[in-house]
Amino acid sequence: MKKIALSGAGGQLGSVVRAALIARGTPLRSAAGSKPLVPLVEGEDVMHGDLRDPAVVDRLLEGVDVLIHFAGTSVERPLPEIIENNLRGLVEVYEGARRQGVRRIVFASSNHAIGMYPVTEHLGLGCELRPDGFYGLSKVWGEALARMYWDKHGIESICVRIGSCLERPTEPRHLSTWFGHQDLLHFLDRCVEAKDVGFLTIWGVSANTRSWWDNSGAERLGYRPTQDAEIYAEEILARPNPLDALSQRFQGGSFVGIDYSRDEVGPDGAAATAARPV
Ligand code: 15L
Repeated sequence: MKKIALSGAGGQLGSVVRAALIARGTPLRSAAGSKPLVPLVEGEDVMHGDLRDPAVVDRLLEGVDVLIHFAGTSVERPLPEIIENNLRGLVEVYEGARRQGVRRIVFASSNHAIGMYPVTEHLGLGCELRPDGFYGLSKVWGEALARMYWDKHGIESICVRIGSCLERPTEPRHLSTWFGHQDLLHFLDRCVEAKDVGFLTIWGVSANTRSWWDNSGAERLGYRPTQDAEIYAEEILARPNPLDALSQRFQGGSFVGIDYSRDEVGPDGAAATAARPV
């Protein structure tokens, strides 16, 4: 069986994946940032540390076949933090993969790499990237970095543009962006098992009736989602939409309104003056 390393194991997605892989008996090494993980089972292979430190990265990746890389800042934050965690940290991880001979990395990209598209547009995998902030911009950079390490060093990457990975959708936007946990786990299985993926970008999204994203072109991964947010639509649409008018216009939702300074009136007549600080 392949040995998997999981960074960001203490985070929202990492916790779900870690527990599921352990329950299945997958050989796993889980890493958290500054806070040590409490082992879920006796003898669990856990560690923690700062991934900007090559020694920490070497410890994480030694003897590993595939890294699931969920670590990093996962929301909009001031630029210096994004640069340290998502740019510098990612370079250290890929350099560590070179040193340790890790052949494949699953890179958690995000829908915020394309968040400035209006919700009326449907996107294929080759769409132009339109990040909705510094966080989304770091994912654009991460995807390009992953591409470079495949082209120059033969390290395979699957860049997954994750939508909204939640146990269940809770608001109208999620009817398009939801990535159910069952689909996430099936997706990661494919990332480990699929042969010869090379470099691949794919939407991390369930089979939502109202999806904005089309995964055509990524068939070689063998990802076949079965969850659909639509079963929650009636209940969700009966409640008020928590997003403001600006956030409802764009695929990136509430991230768009952070430090937004255009003052034109949008197609729905809503003045785009909802700028919030980071
Ligand atoms: C993300 O990239 C974030 O990490 C997560 O917290 C959600 O905001 C998600 O996108 C989303 O867009 O719903």
